[in-house]
Order: sequence, then structure tokens, then C-alpha cells
Amino acid sequence: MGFRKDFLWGGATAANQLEGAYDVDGRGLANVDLSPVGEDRLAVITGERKMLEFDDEHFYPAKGAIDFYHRYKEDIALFAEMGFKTYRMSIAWTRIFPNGDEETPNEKGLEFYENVFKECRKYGIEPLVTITHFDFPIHLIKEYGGWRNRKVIDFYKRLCTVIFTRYKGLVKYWITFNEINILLHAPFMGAGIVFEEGENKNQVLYTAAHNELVASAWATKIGHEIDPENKIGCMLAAGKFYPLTSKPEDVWTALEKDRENYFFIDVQARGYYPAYAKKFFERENINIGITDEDEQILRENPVDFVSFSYYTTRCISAEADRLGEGNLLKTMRNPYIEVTDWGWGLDPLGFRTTINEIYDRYQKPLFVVENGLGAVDVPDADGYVEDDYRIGYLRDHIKAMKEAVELDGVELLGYTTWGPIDLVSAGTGEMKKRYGFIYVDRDNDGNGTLKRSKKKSFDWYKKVIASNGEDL
Ligand code: BGP
Repeated sequence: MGFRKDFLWGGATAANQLEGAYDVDGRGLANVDLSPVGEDRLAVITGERKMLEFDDEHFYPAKGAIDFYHRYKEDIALFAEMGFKTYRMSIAWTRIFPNGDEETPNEKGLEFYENVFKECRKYGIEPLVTITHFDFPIHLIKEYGGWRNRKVIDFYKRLCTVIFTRYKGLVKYWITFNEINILLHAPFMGAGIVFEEGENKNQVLYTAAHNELVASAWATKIGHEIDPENKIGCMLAAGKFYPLTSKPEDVWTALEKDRENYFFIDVQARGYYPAYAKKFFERENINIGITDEDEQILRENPVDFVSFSYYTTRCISAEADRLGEGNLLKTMRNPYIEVTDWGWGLDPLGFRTTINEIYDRYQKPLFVVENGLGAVDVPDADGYVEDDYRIGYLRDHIKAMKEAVELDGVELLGYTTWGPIDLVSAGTGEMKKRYGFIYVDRDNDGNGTLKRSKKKSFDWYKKVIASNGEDL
């Protein structure tokens, strides 16, 4: 009983949130480089505000992040010390194709990731690679309008062909798009969308969604052709919507909110648009421009596994579906659960519910690729943090996940906590919201030595992995 013997324990990061070196070795600029910290951030990542120009006036922590680009050996050695079986990371598109639409890739960028993968393999760590994690070349935004433009599918296909070919034998597990449903809530971050005044937003959003879905199916096809060993997955920002009350209208609203997210995975896992989505497009006068070839590609190339992030459940009522806390996905406060400093509900049983719901819906192997607690850590003089709150959160969630496996029979490939080393937050752009087992000396203004030090949770997670999740 318990987790399978080859269960993939590890941690997850994203290129733009830890690499830094934004202008090194030919890397081009990306949307994430132009998402500032502070008041403007939300307007920028949601595409409501015109893009900023890149300048030194605005501070962007992602510019330097935690300098993984130059310190990856030290960081991977620490992951190995914790016993990681896998390391989830992403490729910055602009390191491989600085503008996004070139014919030939940038060798320096390709080399960097090759070195990282080899470093992982040295310790027997299986890389799990997200092809795009909220990053998108600025040039493709300026010239093509982001993912709303079908031409971008071809550029993405080229990127996939290049990396699948180059990293054959080094990487087997791939994720096509990080949290693909976040595109609806942060269109600039998820799809390089900047809205024009007065345009039909749903038309733009669902066209971009369609283009990403088709691109994702192409990636699955190309990946399997280049190496039949490849396992290609989709990725959902998961977390069930609870109705605030048992009032039928609230229950219905919660179902609709869940569908808004499952919509993406319904297409990626089943290979076709669900009936409710087609009806929605009709009602809203949305034409996503689907072709016969698109339909065929989608049908023939469903994903091999379904991966997802889980931080919290959400809560909604029919009257007020836009109220409350919860950051990007607006939700109501659930009176039965406590929340973090950022208003995210603490709900381990909701994790078990969510895992079961996804498994019931798709019947494919699952992979939990993000989970964790964002908190303000206070280190002592040696950089040690007594983060019992983090240990508590993870312990409760791993227990719930174990129940989903042991008691409910869910097929689960692995578990990677978010941000095993402190990094820049995607939601706020700040360093102060930390998730790591490893503390990094860097503050919101970019000050600090970048020194790495172990938190209390470091040894705890090491023990969890060594016991395959038995010793919590
Ligand atoms: C997910 C993203 C990650 C990550 C995480 C935590 O949405 O895939 O990139 O950052 O959430 O969110 P935040 O950084 O806002 O705390």
C-alpha cells in the first residue's frame, strides 16, 4: 500500500521566476520581464493596461530573480540532498528563440538547458519540463498580438520540435502549458494578450485558448513521433469550487465555475470540445476559427497524463460571483476554512476531493505538480527558518493525497511542491511570498547576497521522500 515504488517526489519551478540573467547569452525579452511589481501589476498581467516599455525605472524582481542561471549546480545539489526523484522546471522560450519567430534556435540557450538536464541526471533526478510557464516573447506580442494569432501555433511547433529533438534521451516528461486555464484570468501572463479598447474579450480569450489547445495537441503528436518514450501532459490550476450554500442556484454556479476551468482539460484529455462549450460559443457569438485539421489533431492527440497545481479550494454563490479574496481567481471566503496571509484557503480535504474529481472525470494518470504554502519567512542570522507552518501545510496535504491513492485508488505518478527554493511570486512579482525548503537571501528590492540556506522543512521533506511518504 501507500505510494508506488517509483513515485516521483520533487519540487517545481518556472524559468522566469528563478533564472534571472534576463539579458544573458542572447535571451530575448518576454511578457514576464515586463510585469512590474506594485499597483500596475494586476492591470498588466490581465492585459487591461497597455504594455510597459522595458526600462530601469520600474523594478522587476524577475530581472535578477535568484540567479539560478549561474547557480544551478549548487541548487540541484541541494535538491539531490533532499532526495528529489524529479525536478519540474520550465524552458524560457526566449532563450531558445529570442524573438519567437526565427528559423534557427539560439545555441547558447539550448546548451544551458542541456547542462541543467545533465546535472539532474547526474543525481538520478528525472526532469519534468514545462514547455511554457507564463512566458512568451515580447516580439510575438508586438508583431502578432500574442496567442490570439494562429501563426503562433507554428512558432510553438518549431520550439517543440527543436527541444524534443535536442533533449531526446535526457527528458521524458513534458507539460505543454502551465496552468492553461489561467489564460482566462491573466491573459497577458497566460497568452500575451493586450486588449484593444472595445473588443469582445471572450472572442479574444477563447480564440487564444483554442490556439493553445491546438498547439498543445501538436506538441503531443510531435513529441510522440520524435521519441515514443515521451509522456506529454496538460496542466490545470485546480481547486474545486464549493457552493457557498446548498441553495440550488449556488450549486449550479459552482458547477459552471468548475467547468470554466475543466473546459481546457476536457479538450486536452478527451480530444474534442465538450457540448457545453459549443453552446457557450453560440450564445456569446464567439467564433474560435476551428478547422477540420484542428479537430483531427485534437482528436488524435490527447495527453498521456493530467497534471495540476493545487493550493486551495474556492467558494462561490449565485449572487456574488466576483466578490472576496483569492487573488487571480476571485472567490468568496469559505466560512469553514482558515486562510493564509494572501487569502488562500487551507483545505487539505479539498485536495482529496479535487484529486478524485479530476480522476473521475478523465481516468488518466495524474501528477500533482504544484502545492505549497506561500508565507513570510523570518530567518535567523544564519539564514535558518523555523517554518513549522509550512511543514504543517505540506504534511496535511500529503496525507490527503495519500488517502486519494490508498483509499480511493487514484493513479498518481508523483508530487512536486511549488518553489522548493525561494523564488519570485507569479501573482505578486515579489520575493516576500516564499515557498521554499531553501531560503534565498534576496528581498523585494533586489538586495541580498543570494546565499542559500536550509530551512527546518528541508530535513523534514528529505525524511518524507526517504520513507516514500510514510514518515510525515
Ligand atoms: C501558480 C503558478 C506558479 C506559482 C504559484 C504560486 O499559479 O504556476 O508560477 O508562482 O502559482 O503563486 P504565487 O507565486 O502567486 O504565490
